Amino acid sequence: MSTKKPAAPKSALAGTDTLDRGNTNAKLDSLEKFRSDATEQALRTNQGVKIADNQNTLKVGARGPSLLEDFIMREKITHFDHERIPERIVHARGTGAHGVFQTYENHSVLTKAGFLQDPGKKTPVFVRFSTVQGPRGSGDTVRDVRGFAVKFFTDEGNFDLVGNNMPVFFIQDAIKFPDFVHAVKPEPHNEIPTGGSAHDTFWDFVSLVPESAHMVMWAMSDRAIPKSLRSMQGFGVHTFRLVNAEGKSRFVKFHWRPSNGTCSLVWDEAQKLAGKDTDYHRRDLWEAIEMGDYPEWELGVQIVEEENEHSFDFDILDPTKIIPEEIVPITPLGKMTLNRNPDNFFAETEQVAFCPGHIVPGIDFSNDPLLQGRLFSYTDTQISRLGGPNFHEIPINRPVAPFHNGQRDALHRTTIDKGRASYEPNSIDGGWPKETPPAAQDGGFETYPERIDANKIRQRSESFGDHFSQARLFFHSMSKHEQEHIIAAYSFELGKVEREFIRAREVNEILANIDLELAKRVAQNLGLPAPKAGTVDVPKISLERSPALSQANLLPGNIKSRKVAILAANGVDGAAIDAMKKALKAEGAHAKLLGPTSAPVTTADGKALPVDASMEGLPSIAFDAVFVPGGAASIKALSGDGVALHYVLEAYKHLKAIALHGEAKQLLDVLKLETDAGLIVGANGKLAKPFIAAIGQHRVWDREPKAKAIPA
Ligand code: HDD
Repeated sequence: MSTKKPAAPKSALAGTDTLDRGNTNAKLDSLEKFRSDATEQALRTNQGVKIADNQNTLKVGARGPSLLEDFIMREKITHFDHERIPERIVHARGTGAHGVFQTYENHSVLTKAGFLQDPGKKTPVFVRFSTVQGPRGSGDTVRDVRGFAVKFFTDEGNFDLVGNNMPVFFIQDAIKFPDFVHAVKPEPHNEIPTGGSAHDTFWDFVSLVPESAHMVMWAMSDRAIPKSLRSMQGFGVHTFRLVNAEGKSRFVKFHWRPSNGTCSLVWDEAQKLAGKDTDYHRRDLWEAIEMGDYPEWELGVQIVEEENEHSFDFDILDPTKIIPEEIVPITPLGKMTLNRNPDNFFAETEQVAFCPGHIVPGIDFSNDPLLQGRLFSYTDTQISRLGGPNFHEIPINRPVAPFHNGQRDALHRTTIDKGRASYEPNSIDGGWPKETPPAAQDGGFETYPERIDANKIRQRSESFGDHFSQARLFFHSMSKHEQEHIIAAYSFELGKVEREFIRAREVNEILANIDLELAKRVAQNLGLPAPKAGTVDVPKISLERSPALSQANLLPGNIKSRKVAILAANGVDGAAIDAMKKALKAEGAHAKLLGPTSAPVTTADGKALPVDASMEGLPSIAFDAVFVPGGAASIKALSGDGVALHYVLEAYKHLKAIALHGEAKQLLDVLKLETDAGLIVGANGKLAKPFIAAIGQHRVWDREPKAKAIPA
């Protein structure tokens, strides 16, 4: 029998994206790390039979028909045919990571939840970040809400905090969720658009549903195009309860605050990234963890004493409202660190099953009608998505706490239950497993005994009736450039809406009630008649501005893990590269050397420097800042290289910090640019400090009006 082995693939590193990541040793090392468990093991069937030939189907002669008898081929193809499971109805596109949570101190005054008691205890977590609208293969950087779901594997059972990167939601009652999702998803006749809300059905729905006004404002803000998953805040959205050992309950809102600061991409950059690197966010998270830049978030709560439930100018059960941090500050509870990438995307990230109903003693729900509906929906969806009710047995979903009960059988059962009594009470298995009464610690779960005396009705509470005042608060809390981005986003999205009556309804019936100037600007961009003041009597609220909402106030104050491109050609000043690399490294930033091609560049003093990638392979959108070292020959070459010139110009357009060293100053003339707070020229010793300061500002917002003149 002749077994023809196929040739080995040319490069195991060849990626499918258009960005050339460079063939570095670090990359090879990391590939080694993900080596299969099957190392030095024989290839076998699922029944354990060793396979002699994995290249050829069993046939009648070398040129004859295949035989049905080939159990090896049939097993392999059958398994392959069933590889996919239904993707999530929403939040299909996601990426996950493992980590730990540690409480700062003993929070027993607030809650009896065990994982919030002992600062020495490390509770494992698994986090999945996601977009909402697009399918599994859609782009990471589209304008969308991001899911921020955390599973805490506590000793008392799993606690899932299934939140978003925005603190409010589009609707107030779960019964509207299918309507909202049908409206935002790609339109049913042609399945367009993928990954975005700029289409008729979304705007038709939200312009008819004013309770969505506040969340739509967030979705049109920079929060919907986060720079990275590591730079997003997270929110539990709903009001929950924390309950302590004495049974005292307090209302809380959960917040995640990243130590990396909170910042966003600019719109043109986000759109380009969605094409050039679909995996931009998941790659950034993956690489940060591989490099040891472990992302961190602080978990905190806003606490409202029960007796203060009704002391706000909104209802704390209404998920379209925030509690401004200026009114109730955040109390820090502890820190989450993501420090390990999954071993297998499907087994972990795809099969992880979150549910807001997964809580532990010491945490409880509020009566928020959106939350109440979610408590049903998530388990229900897993039954069809993960093929039955045993999804809690999949390794990524298994609690670290032991679980025993009378639930038996069903599809995909892996536990081999012993004993004869699968009912309770029983006497033949000693009565086990038995109930545990509630206790101060380690007791059974006890629901907070809230007293309710009311009629059964289908009715929205009047206290949920104000839809515009917090949308207005959000808009008024933004810095000038953030407001401009919001106006541009509404104009862009509504500009894609084909039906003019939908555009007009959004402008006149929603935006005009939020802020007339906003409505006028959007109307102007759409060529609509100038809107009149809104007709809704929007209540005046106690706060006109909430500075905590503006990302302009959420910078981290350092440049840790920021990425800097260094552009060089033959004849580059090697000492300038070394000096800048050293200065950036000292600040925890990462620099990559890029050449006209992937071949090494030769410095002015004749040294060959390997490059990390070509400029075309890793474009400016993959970096936070650009450094061009001097060297007469290098600058001459770059000045005549369209890719290099576009590189600098694009970084300028995207408001990034750019440092031009020595002869690189000539690029100002070539590109007709002027220096500014982030476009810095200078000699070696003087350049690093202002450059690092400019990177620390994230973007040069003052440059924005000028940058608009630069072609995209
Ligand atoms: Fe939801 C997934 C967050 C309202 C029904 N949701 C899902 C995920 C996140 C959220 C982060 C992805 C979890 C993962 O990574 O696997 N959802 C929210 C937030 C909401 C919200 C913050 C409002 C505050 N969701 C909501 C409502 C319903 C659902 C009102 C239904 C009544 N959500 C689902 C779902 C999903 C889901 C259909 C899809 C896949 C899944 O659950 O596991 O059940």
